[in-house]
Amino acid sequence: MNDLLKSLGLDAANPNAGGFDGAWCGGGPVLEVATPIDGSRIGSVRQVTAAEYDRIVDRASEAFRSWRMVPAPKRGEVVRQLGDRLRAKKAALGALVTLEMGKITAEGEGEVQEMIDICDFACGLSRQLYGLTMHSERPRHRMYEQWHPLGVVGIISAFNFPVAVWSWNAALAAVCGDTTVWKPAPKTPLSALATIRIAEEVCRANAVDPAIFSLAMGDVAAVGERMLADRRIPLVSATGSCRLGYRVAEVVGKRLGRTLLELGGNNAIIVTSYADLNLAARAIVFGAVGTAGQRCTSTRRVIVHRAMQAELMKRLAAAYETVRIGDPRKSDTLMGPLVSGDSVDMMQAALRRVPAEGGRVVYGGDVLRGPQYPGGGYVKPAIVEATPSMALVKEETFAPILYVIPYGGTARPADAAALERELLEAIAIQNDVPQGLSSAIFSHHQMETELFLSHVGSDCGIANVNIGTSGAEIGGAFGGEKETGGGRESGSDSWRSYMRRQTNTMNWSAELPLAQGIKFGE
Ligand code: UN1
Repeated sequence: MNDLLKSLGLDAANPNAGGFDGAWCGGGPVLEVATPIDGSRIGSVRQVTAAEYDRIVDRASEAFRSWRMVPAPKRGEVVRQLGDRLRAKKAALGALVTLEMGKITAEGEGEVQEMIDICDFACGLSRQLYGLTMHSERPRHRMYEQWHPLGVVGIISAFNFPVAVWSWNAALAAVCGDTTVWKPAPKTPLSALATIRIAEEVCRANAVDPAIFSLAMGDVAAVGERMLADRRIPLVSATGSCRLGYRVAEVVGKRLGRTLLELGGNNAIIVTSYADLNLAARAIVFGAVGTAGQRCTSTRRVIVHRAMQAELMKRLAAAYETVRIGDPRKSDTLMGPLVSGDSVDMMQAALRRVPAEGGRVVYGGDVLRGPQYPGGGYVKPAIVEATPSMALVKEETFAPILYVIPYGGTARPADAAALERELLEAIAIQNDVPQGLSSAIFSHHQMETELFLSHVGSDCGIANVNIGTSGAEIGGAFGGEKETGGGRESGSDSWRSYMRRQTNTMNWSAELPLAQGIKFGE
């Protein structure tokens, strides 16, 4: 473990500085970091004070003033090099994510792969920050719009993707000409520190000074709340719970700043009577059990046609039985521990509510004890038979609980009208939650899949056919509707959130015609 930390420039024995603005700082309280794998200490971080936070943002503002004038493709080159450094450090950084957060090795490394992918994407994007041109209604006039860098972007990230979510924001912001100040999650500060060390090397190698990537690891008072109220920060991009989102929206909105919110999900898979159950069961297990149910895209609900329910339940129970739970560093483990005792408590509290709300726990849910499960974070994933009206199924419990809700009749619908009526029932159940991130349908019937994707279909930001709710590629816009916050990160045209748009009208005539044909003083 010491060697791992050392290879990433971190100290296991002494507190690591938790702030970076070109130089490392951290005069605030020391935060101890333990691994959920067995509860043992990994290291510690000296958090930043409010005064240090202020200096970090000042330096990021100064960095912005020069970085914005660097041609975008040159900015892309710096981000390309960041991707290359991450390639070289993929195994080590992935291992640190596993150690700090508890996800299995394949997923820890997968997370670093997402960082690499977004760097490649952003590098290509640096030559494609396109604006539109319009035809003016006035003779010899030309209109177009251009995209300018925005400023310092604040990034607030969650423990479950301790490094990838930073990169989705930071890589795009960097090619857009912005600088970033990152407030990582308090449970995963070391992964963040290691990432910024890698980014720092890249800035240094390219004489990018002051550094464009900075970090402020601190508590809510010293960093979080200050960042929200900070007028030097035109955009705050926040990932986390809906509760966090409400606070971010309130404080940033009050100063008419911009927010990019990626909040809770309550993601469902609809399994119709035309589903391939083999595919559906595999997707459900990955979605519900992967990352121990701690992705914002985790599958939390399965809405299954009654004709398929018994067979699907049989397959799910069999598949759950084969999920190896334990040390996430072992190559055959599929599910590691939950991130903390609080998460275990939250899961148990949710399961205790099941009977009173009219549901039934039909599989798992227990806390695993014994020497092979040290640290108290290991649980058996749970399957719950549920009804759509249960309050629990409308909440996001960040744990591996899967609610199975039946719909439709007991036999495959007899005609197109019945098929539509029943699927609309399933879609209504799916959409009847406050969150709107990810969704999926398993069906090989075109009318069903098209209905699901139509205007009356899924109301989520992500809607998939015959693949699960989690594990999105970086090339698409990522985010969701309703309480998920409405923001879009990562691919497609999400870059626009990190820039300001300017409309330009150029007159190359010798006249001064007014729009709408208005004559004024002539
Ligand atoms: C998150 O859980 O905050 O689609 C993001 C996925 C990942 C990202 C999840 N690419 O599951």
